Amino acid sequence: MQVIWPVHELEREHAQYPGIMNIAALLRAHGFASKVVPATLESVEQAVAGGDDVVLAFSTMTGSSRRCLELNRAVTRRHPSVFSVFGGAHPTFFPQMIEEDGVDAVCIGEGEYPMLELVAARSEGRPITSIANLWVKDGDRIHRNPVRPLIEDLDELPLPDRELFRGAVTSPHVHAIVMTGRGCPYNCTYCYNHVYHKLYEGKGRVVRRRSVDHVMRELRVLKDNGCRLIRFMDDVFIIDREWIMEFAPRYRDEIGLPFTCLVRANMVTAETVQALKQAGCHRMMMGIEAGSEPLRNTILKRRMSDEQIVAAGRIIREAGVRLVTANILGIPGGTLEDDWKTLELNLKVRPDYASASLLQAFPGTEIHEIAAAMGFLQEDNLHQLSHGGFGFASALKHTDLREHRRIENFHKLFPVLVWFPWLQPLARVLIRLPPNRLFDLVYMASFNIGSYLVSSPMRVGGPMMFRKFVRRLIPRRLRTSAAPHEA
Ligand code: B12
Ligand code: SF4
Repeated sequence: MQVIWPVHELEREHAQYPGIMNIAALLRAHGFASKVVPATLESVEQAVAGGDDVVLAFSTMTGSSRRCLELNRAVTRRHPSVFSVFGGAHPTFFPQMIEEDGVDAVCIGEGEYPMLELVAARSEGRPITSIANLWVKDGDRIHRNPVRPLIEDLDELPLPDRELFRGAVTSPHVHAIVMTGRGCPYNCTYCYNHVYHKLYEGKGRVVRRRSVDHVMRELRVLKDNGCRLIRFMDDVFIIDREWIMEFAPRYRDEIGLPFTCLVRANMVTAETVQALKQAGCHRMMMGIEAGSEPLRNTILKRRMSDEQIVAAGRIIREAGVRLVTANILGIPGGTLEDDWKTLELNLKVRPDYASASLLQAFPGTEIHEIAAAMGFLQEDNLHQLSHGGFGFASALKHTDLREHRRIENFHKLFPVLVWFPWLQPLARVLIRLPPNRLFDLVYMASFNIGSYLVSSPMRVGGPMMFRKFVRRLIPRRLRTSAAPHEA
């Protein structure tokens, strides 16, 4: 029995999937091997060839779902005995994807134990149709099983299997994505968490944290393997004051690597920010999302005031931690002038970099319903989102085409306008132009500066940015291709 995980853009440093690492670690602990391979037909065919019992496992977000489905179709047509299972954010929000050709099963929610049961049952020739969390295709029938309770104690899981990605990424562990817990108690309408709350109602605590000891064990392995930056991607890293106060001094003494994390303005306190700064925090990312309070608190349900946002920004800057803000433009019910208010609020907060996205209404989320009810949803919304891309264009339709185009242009210039607010009068004129390549380039340049040079210390971000340019400039076949690693 072999589990093959095709992963897109495997050569990029950010292609580190904690979900895959967690599942594979548990499978390995029970004697089942996993292999991560580049998501190309050639690599997957090579990996499945000769195996008698292969499970092709895709971890997919909405943006990569179409590419995964196309690859899966191509593989399963040529190798009909391969069993395909999809998990991750997209199938969790949208399990209906099981109806797609070539998909044998989808996993809703947490995948460790469902995947273990699936693989064990297949290897022993037992039926798989009633495994909790899985929807399973059985001829014309689909078995829709309910979800099992959430894993209560995350410490019972083995450490994520990072070796899986070691041979596959060009410079493994230079920066590592680490999750110290799961879940967020908030219900922002554009985010996956409220879907999780409903899905798991009565099935356990959604917000859970690994013990500091468990996290330290993972971090020590990373440090010993040459990791130079830790990126904690927990939804709200500072959610538990006591945990932070135990973690921060131990991190400083035992790990001492620079790190980044995500925070929520209403939870930021001088005490936690100071503790994290002393532990080595390089940058915090904080959502502003919308400058208009009604959009922020009614449409997005962010539940925070302008004052809280400005105060949190001040605390972070005064502690000497770099500040990156997250902003959403093109919100249903909003106008270009509302997006301009978001710029104004950023100017009060004065971040080192203001990242900006155009709202994406993922299927299953409340914002998807809101956008539909307000007439902002395009018929092919899912089609547009599932084709990935960088979100250069808004998948929603705004009041009129001219406004729509201006919002898209404003999005490209947004980070630069936060750095250089005196360009605003010029921007008011420029955004009237048709969307164009130059604006895209300006946006990408600011994105790279913000992601690599602001968000990481120069000695880590500089080489990462350099490698990215080399990848762009030199064709793949001329670069050394790393062999996928087998666990
Ligand atoms: C780390 C991360 C990334 C990383 C790695 C991706 C990954 N999936 O791990 C990177 C940087 C690549 C990334 C990129 C993006 N991300 Co992201 N990311 C996250 C984040 C913060 C953590 C993921 C994680 O590790 N969670 C912990 C693990 C344990 O959970 P998990 O990944 O869900 O996996 C569990 C289950 O889903 C399931 N499972 C997962 N895969 C599989 C596969 C099989 C076969 C089975 C059986 C089960 C299974 O079992 C796992 C273990 O329990 C989540 C938010 C979150 N807290 O989950 C957003 C999240 C997944 N990202 C999101 C988004 C939108 C993006 C971007 C579009 C952002 C952007 N604008 O660029 C891009 C997507 C690019 C693309 N090609 O689609 C959304 C996805 C929404 C959606 N419907 O797709 C999320 C949910 C955030 C949100 N607030 O809504 N992201
Ligand atoms: S606070 Fe962040 S992670 Fe939590 S629900 Fe809102 S957007 Fe999602």
